[in-house]
Amino acid sequence: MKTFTIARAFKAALIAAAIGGASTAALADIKDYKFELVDQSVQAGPDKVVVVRLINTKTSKPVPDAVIFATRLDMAPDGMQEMATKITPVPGGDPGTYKFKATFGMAGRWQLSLGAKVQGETGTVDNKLVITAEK
Ligand SMILES: [Cu+2]
Repeated sequence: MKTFTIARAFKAALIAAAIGGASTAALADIKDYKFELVDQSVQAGPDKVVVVRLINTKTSKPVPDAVIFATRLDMAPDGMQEMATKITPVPGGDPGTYKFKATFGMAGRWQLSLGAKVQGETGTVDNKLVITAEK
């Protein structure tokens, strides 16, 4: 009888794990995350700060502690993809927001390419945002 009880308990645990795993996969997906600009424009010039927010589109909540691993800032939206500028992460900001510093050497539209890893999710978030540098 003891063996029977253990077997039942084990089976119940397996079912619980299967259900738990399935519901987690259904609730969260890497495609449910996206970056958005806190401000759509900056002033052209050196050392301007750009703030982006990473949000879970299903919950509309900001996502803290993501690892941002790929960034590029160039003028592709204005046909100048070769005109790229260095972009440097800056610490601080509210949880779920990520700050960068860059020199916008020209007024116009700049494309910020961002990649991120989100804790507990497989895959990567890949987004391109367009910021307007104003004179
Ligand atoms: Cu340019």
